[in-house]
Amino acid sequence: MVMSSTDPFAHAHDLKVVFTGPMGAGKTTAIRAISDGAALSTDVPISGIEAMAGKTMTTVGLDYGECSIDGQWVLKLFGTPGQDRFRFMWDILGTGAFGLIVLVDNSGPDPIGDAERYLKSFAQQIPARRTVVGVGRTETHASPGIDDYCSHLEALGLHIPVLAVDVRRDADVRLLLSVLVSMAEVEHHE
Ligand SMILES: Nc1nc2c(ncn2[C@@H]2O[C@H](COP(=O)(O)OP(=O)(O)O)[C@@H](O)[C@H]2O)c(=O)[nH]1
Ligand SMILES: [Mg+2]
Repeated sequence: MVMSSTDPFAHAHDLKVVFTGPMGAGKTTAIRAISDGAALSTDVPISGIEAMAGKTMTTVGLDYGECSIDGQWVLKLFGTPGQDRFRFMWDILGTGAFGLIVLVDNSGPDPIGDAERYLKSFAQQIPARRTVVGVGRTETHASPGIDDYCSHLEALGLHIPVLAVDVRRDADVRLLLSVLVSMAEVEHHE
């Protein structure tokens, strides 16, 4: 085992995890569902074009929450703001991050393209081997299937777990985080 400044476990027990994905994918919902204490978010009412999608609130700054997992890790959860004008925050949020969860909405026009885009946005800071994709709304929108995501990502050389989730359920969010932590544990012990 080699400890280095890039070792994700070097600063045990706090691990920073970034949730990203398009507006409405469920970042705020996921962080609220899983957080042990009160989660913090900076949602404000929205107007104009965004409101036409039926969404009434959006995150202007970030989401923050914490949860512990497997009794040994404290995960610090950061949700990225959706709107492009807050993109500068992505670099800040990605710095020093241990892992990435990309959430997409399967009812959207191009959810696989969304997954690819967000993965690429963070690829410099958070490697694919510490990334998990969560696909929401599969209960009403079965297509594209999880296999379609996997084959698309494989074709890009990205071996990333893709899970169907409903982030309103804390068990589903916990599963995403467990998979993420166990991937890194495997890496750590190799
Ligand atoms: N029916 C259904 N609704 C979902 C699912 N996942 C998320 N939602 C809803 O989608 C919305 C996501 O909004 P929000 O968390 O603010 O998204 P954000 O913009 O990524 O922060 C919430 O109203 C959730 O209840 C899902 O799998 N099925
Ligand atoms: Mg939000």
